[in-house]
Amino acid sequence: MSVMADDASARIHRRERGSQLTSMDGRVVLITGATAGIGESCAWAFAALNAKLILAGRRGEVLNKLQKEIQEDYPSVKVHCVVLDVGKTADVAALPEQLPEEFHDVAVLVNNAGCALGLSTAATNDTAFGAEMMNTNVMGVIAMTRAFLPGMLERNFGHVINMGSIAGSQPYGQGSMYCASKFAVSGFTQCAQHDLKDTPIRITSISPGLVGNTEFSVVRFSGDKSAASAVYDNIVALHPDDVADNVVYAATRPQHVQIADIKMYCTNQSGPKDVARVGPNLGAK
Ligand code: NDP
Ligand code: 8X3
Repeated sequence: MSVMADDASARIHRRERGSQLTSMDGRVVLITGATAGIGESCAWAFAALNAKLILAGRRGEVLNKLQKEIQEDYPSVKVHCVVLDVGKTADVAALPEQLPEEFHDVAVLVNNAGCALGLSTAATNDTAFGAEMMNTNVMGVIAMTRAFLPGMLERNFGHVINMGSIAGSQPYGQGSMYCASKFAVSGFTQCAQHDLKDTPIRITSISPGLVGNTEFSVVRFSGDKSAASAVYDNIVALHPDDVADNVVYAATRPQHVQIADIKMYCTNQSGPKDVARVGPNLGAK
């Protein structure tokens, strides 16, 4: 083939690539932990793409309020709310059969629900906190994936997006139980990529660093708002919308593209405990 023919086919390929992106229009997207933070941002981001939303979380009244707000801004978007504790594996297993018909075919599962409880060392860990983190962050992801993957495989269409963390690859002191849970999410996601490699189903992890404007640190510090807000002192942390951008990016790639993991920091972070508190000008000299 001549060089000119090569150039022409490359141009056609580039032109056609736009149409290969995976449309979210009318697709069912199930988001766990949609009542706050990153999950709520994901709900808005997929609503903007006219997906059908299943919003899950433990606080039903918060889900209902979010549904109302989304439908005010996007009247054509269909929303179904599910009160669910992802740590209750029997409830999770029963969910696919309980969904209304038009929400049955879940195309994108965003396993976002999660929590960090406390900061403590291997010698001082509160094992009840540990059990809750493992149950929510790890078993929740495993059980939700187990519940919805068979349908995706039957339909030959689906994408599981797991909310990891930089804590899933970069350990830090006093993070032992939360880090262990996020290392497990990373391990599970990578194993599932092996399991699914001969299928069209994609599985992705998103691994953010410091994300502000969430309830994450208030939960970690058992409601102590001043300890929670100190985490974000004088640094422009990631916003939950920044994380949702990457969830949507992964979901909308062409079907032959599987984003394995996206690790993201805010500009003034270089590791879990490596932050430069240089304020809103991001350290401009
Ligand atoms: P938030 O605390 O703001 O949101 C957590 C969400 O998870 C809430 O909607 C909460 O809803 C839900 N949730 C917690 N436990 C359960 C449960 N047992 N069953 C169902 N839902 C549950 O935190 P973020 O938005 O920051 O966290 C979202 C995810 O992002 C988590 O997996 C977290 O580990 C991860 N992450 C967060 C980072 C950060 O710095 N904020 C950085 C990296 C990762 P409800 O209480 O209504 O059930
Ligand atoms: C949350 C980020 O650094 O607090 O996953 O573990 S960190």
